[in-house]
Amino acid sequence: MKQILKQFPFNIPFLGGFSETWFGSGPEIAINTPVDGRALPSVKTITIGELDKIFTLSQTAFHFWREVPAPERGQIVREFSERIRRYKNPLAQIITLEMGKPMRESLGEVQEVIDICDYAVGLSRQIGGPVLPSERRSHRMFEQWHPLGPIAVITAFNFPMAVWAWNAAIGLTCGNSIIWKPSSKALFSAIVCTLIMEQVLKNREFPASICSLAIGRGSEIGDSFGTDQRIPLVSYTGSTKIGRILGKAVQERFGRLILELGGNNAVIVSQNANLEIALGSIFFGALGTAGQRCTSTRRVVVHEQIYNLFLSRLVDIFSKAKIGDPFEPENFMGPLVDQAAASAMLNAMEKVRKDGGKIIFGGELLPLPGGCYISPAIAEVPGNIPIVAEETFAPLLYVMKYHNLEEAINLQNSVPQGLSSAIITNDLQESERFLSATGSDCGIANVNTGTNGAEIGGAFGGEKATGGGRESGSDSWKSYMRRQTCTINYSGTLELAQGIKLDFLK
Ligand code: UN1
Repeated sequence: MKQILKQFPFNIPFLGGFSETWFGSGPEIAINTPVDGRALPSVKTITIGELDKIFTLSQTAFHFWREVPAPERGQIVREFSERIRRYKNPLAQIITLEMGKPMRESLGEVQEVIDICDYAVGLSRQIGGPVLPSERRSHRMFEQWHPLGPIAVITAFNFPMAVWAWNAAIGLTCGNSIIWKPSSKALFSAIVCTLIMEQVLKNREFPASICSLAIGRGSEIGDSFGTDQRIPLVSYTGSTKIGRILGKAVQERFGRLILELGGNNAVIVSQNANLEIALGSIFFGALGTAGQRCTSTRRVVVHEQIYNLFLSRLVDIFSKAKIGDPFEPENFMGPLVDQAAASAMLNAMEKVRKDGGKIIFGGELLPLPGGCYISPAIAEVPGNIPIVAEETFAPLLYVMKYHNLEEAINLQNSVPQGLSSAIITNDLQESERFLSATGSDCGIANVNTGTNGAEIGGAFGGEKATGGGRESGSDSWKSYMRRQTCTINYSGTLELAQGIKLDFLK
């Protein structure tokens, strides 16, 4: 890790806190890389008292930042992304080292950071609202958007840079300050991105607390994010279980929420499918990031006519996936994030067997250093058996059969989560039905491309137990601002709406 960090133009004095700005006198978090189990430098956490100070500093920084014109805020995001471009490779190395995804995907993640920054820079000159027709003469009615305040961004280990960047690039452009609580499993990604942003801000003599970092275990500092009135918006990416608790706390104080919780994403493979497209997208969907994306393909619903052929080809391509050191380009899949993740997959496979399913491929713990490498598994299941309704964050793919499209859509929709979905078909009627109001109930619905690997230009998020939040592109920026409806009367007299008269005052 120290070798990688040497490539950046700053020092990180690890033990004893890493920057005067971010305090850190709480207990240390020890981290081991899943690549080979080696210990990485441990990082000091913040205490509740230090978190309180971060909230106050972030609020002061917000009061400064909201007055900086949006296009100038966009320039800060641009300068940040220029540095991210420059350090693309070492940034990707950090991601791979701390959470184990292969370098090709880590580079893709850093690209996603760059892409969202580009988007945000464009947005910085476009934030606007409509002018609406007033029912009163010589009145003008319009909408405008104002910054919200300090925004808490709580991210997961699986996209340790990109998900923060979705929130931070847009949130900053919209005039908010950001407080980032990263996953304790991926701290260096957060430290390095924050330090790069800190440099950009300091170069312009802007307060570093416009973009703060709060390192600590959720169980220790998490409550404050839910309950503190100073935080008008909490954006949380993680489990449905924690999202439910956090959501209640934030709602209790009428704070705003963006929740990106679990997914349980299915691909429907029709008898009219191009099988090469189906196999390729399911392969990447299930094995990419070792099945640890919210968007990972977890279920395949296959038409009975092509079921046997499809399954044998699926097993064939799964067996071709090389697993091992994620720094080696020939390996398609690296380790899971930790041993607990590997155990969770083994437990889920046990439940598959108990629930009447059959593991037909893989699912073996591999004798590689660190103990986090497991071969991807395929399970044949008779529909959505109980374990299938749960999100197991691992490369465990359930395959089930369908008879007609209605049944397939029903299988696809009848799980608690509603993030991403796809149909592979060349039949227009099938794809249109899938995209219609009676089709997929997910936030993302694709035709002839898989469930994962969404572009930043679209709104990202899902329904039901996925939490309903939207991040990234399209008009998701509106979640980071407060809308104001304004009416200006330039008539010189008072005219009330809805025809109400005050003639008796004359
Ligand atoms: C996540 O897993 O939380 O669509 C984010 C994708 C990526 C983002 C995933 N662009 O797979």
